[in-house]
Amino acid sequence: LKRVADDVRTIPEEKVPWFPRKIRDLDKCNLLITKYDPDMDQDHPGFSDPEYRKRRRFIAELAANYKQGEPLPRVEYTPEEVATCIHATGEYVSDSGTLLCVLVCPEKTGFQLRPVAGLLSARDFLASLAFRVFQCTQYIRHASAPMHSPEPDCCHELLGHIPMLADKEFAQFSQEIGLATLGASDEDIERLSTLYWFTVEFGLCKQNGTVKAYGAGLLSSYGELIYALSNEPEYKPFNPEETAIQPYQDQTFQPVYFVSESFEDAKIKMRRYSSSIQRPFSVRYDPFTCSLEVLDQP
Ligand code: NLE
Ligand code: FE2
Repeated sequence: LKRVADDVRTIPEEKVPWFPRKIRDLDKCNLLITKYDPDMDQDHPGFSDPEYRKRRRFIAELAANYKQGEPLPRVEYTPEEVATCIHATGEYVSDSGTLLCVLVCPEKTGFQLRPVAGLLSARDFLASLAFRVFQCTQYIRHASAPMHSPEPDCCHELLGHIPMLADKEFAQFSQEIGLATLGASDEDIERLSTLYWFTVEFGLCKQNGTVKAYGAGLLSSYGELIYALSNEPEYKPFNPEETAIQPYQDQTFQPVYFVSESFEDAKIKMRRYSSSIQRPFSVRYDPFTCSLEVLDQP
């Protein structure tokens, strides 16, 4: 412990952005982006619905008061919210569904969920993945637009992310992206979050010669899933150097998708890319203490 603490002190601090060292530090990784806030964005489908905005504030409050290690707050969904989920996904996403996911993930891969009130800064969101913590929304999209939501919501997390996080390979992939972002420059965060976007959210990969979707943003949006596999959009081979600088938007369907030869291939290429990022230290996650070992680069 002493040795690690000494190493930490030798990092030239003014050059390295703050990053969480232990899992409890994730309480400080809470910088929200107000982009799709139903109280502030006039184009949000819930902007002119005071009931919806009230509901969002209530759920946001639960996330704001949350401290790492506490059980996930329980939300009792209204019949209307459940109906929206059924509409969005053809699945019944009940509170017991949420609880089931919360139980399944730790058992399979050690991934935990913590509540988040909305879109987080890329730096804070990705940092939590380094600790195998997924920042999970609990509100439900507005009933008027069930088929595609530009912002994450509970349907997206439950259908898109959580099943993937219960997969060993995928959990590893996610954590490695997170580890690569710790203390990284703003430019590197931008590139890594673009890579996250085109893999974890909108990734396609080949399986037995057929192109399949594995991205969470596709799995939770029936409309975009069909489109992504329709041959209409542009497809490019996944290549981190190129993918990392591809401009993207989150309003509507993606005009371009990146296809990897296999999920394993994506993982190997990502790992190679991450290790090429220059940092004056290296990090290793210690699952026994849920904290990072930060070591000076020799
Ligand atoms: N477009 C996705 C959906 O409708 O579920 C959400 C994407 C969040 C990045
Ligand atoms: Fe997502």
